[in-house]
Amino acid sequence: MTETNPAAAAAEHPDAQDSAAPGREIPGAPSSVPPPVAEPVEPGAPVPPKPDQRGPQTYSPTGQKTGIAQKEVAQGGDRLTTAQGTRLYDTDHSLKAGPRGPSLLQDHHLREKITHFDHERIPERAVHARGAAAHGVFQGYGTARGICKAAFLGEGVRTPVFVRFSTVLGSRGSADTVRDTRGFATKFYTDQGVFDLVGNNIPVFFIQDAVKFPDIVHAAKPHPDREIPQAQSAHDTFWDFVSLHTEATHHTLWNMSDRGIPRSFRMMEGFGIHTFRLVNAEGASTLVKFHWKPRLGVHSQVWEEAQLTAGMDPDFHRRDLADAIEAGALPQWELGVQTFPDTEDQTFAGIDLLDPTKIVPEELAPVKPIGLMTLDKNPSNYFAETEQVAFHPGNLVPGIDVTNDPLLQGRLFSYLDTQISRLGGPNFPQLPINRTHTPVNDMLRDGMHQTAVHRGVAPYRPNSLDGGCPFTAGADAGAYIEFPEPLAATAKVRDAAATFDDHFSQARLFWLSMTPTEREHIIAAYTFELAKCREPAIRERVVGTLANIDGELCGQVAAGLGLPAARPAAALDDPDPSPALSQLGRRWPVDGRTIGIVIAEGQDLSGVRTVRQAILEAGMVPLVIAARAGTRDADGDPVAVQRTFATARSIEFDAILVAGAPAPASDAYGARDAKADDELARAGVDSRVLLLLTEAYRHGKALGAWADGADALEAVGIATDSPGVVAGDQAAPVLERVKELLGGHRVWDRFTPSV
Ligand code: HDE
Repeated sequence: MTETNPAAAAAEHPDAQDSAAPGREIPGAPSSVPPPVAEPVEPGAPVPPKPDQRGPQTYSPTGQKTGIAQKEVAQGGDRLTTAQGTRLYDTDHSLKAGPRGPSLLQDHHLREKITHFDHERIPERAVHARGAAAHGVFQGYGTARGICKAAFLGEGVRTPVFVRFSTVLGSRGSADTVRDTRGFATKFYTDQGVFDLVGNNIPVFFIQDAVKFPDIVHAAKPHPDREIPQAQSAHDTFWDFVSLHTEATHHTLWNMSDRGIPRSFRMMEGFGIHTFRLVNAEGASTLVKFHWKPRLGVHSQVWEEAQLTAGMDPDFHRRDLADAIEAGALPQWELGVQTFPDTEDQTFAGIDLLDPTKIVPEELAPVKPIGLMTLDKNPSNYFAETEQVAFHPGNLVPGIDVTNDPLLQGRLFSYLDTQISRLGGPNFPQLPINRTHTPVNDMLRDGMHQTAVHRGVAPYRPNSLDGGCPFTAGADAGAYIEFPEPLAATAKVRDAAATFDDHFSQARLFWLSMTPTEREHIIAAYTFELAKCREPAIRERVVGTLANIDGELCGQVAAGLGLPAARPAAALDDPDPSPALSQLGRRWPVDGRTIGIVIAEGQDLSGVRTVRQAILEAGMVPLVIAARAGTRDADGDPVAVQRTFATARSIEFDAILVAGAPAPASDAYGARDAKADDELARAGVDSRVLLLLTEAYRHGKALGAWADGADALEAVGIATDSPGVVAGDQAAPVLERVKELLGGHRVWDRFTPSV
């Protein structure tokens, strides 16, 4: 993977002036300078602009730079006004007939304010409602030039991007860390128009044909009677559908694997899923599958941790993304393609390339890198950008074309259609976040929320009145020309190719490619989800399906459910495993990882200062955890406390360092803090610290201790020579070893798998 200097990359970004010194002079942003205690009543000079009320990038709806000053399209001025710009003298009281009288219908300010508020919400997305996004830049390597003429893939070409990550099932306010597929949608504002790569973090899909999409979504969404459960697949209708509809088996297995509970958006792969077609300058076609490879590797939470996180910090993933960008730990992904000859049968190594329930193992077709994406700027307004962004797999640029994958074909209809109700009409491409950065001359006119004042009298072709303008372009002038794919003489049918009938072989390939630890997690996930189903017949049916993947998987899940194991419908093959599918066993950068440091009151803090500095220098985040908030100022070099024993929970930390064995604090008793275990308190160490360490241990996280820290580990029964536990006399070497452990993400050898 190519290394870049993230700070330099950010500075060169086309929007760099907007991202300078994020948040420093913004009222309400975290700052070392406290705000005044009382509300100012007169504008001070200068009044800082409110960045979240700034106007959009001042492109016209036709994509041209307008030269309009920000204040003309944004909120400005230091006085409160109506929407018509008239100054107001009071916004705290409605107009009444006397101080105790009824409100008057003539109160235009009241009605305008409330009416606007009444219409603030728009329909959430039918799927992928919960999302978080960021701006960034994509830089082409030029390596795709032989197979693709798209200009943005050229060597060194930099293209602004906007990426939205999402869960699929939950509503807009649901938790981030539920077990689900994640959306990974990227909008490239290229010089040849917008290209959208609307993918997921799982490379296969539940269905092979778009006509089934409402079925899988209705089955997976909450039950229609009580609208529960929210944002999860652990319920009858989901399992009812996927057990009857066995083409969903492969995707379901990925969901039950650790891929369903990512540690961070920054640590997810992305996949275009469908096979696309790239076309080069000579007009030759190559079939490809798109892959995003995260620089930080692919990592997950453990299930208990994900569940705790959903309660402790439902915004865990969106916070992680925003914090990392703000801190300069810029997330990066390499875009790569697997390439396949565009043969008549459109198969590769016997795998049907039009079947979206199939992958092509990377060992058979390596992923070739073609560019690097860096996310370097958080959105400044969630609604205007993250909510209003509208992706569409049909947004293509010359050089990138679609195939006849029947799932993709249906998507080409759906996305445009859905935006019309979600964004209130056909003019959503004019919204700032959706505007292309190229000139637009589309002859589309009028409609709801038209923001352009179009000139000219002849929005039709051919015309003579507007001088014949606009003119069509040829391929040499950058026109998008569909690849002239030859189609065999055929008949209309509602059917699929026979190759689409294989629903299990790749699920088996995935299972066989997992390490024992990952298999344990899969077994646990199936057992958990099915135990949540009420209908015994559904559990039995799923166990029957699992027999077609693997006997051990089936047997273990069946045992957990108290059911007999099933037999496969046909003898199982033994394909060569694909090691690239496993998340474990490699080493990765530790950028942006969070390390908690537990301190005791009155202890020597020199070691803490040393490790805190070293953690920062390694691009990670140190968070000091103590009994009380505030700072500890032993030698005139204060150490700030970021978390207290009452607020800290293991889910926030990738590793924990224990610098001391803090005695029970004054609030460490059950009546005050239910986490405090009065029994454990007898160990002489604050029981919340013991809970923190036990949980971190259970979740496979590295633990380090020096000075009296080892006493805290011992108090909770964690031996200092257990795997992933480092104890020593000096803080610095302990941190070094913990850093190495973090490079492998988790300490899985702490637990012995039984499969
Ligand atoms: Fe989507 N999908 N989808 N989908 N999808 C939507 O579009 C749809 C599919 C994906 O962050 C909707 O704007 C159909 C596959 C992402 O805004 C909707 C089918 C993949 C996002 C829609 C699929 C995806 C969506 C809802 C079956 C991975 C969120 C709101 C043919 C390759 C994008 C919207 C964002 C969103 C339809 C299948 C990815 C309803 C009909 C396969 C990442 O149009």
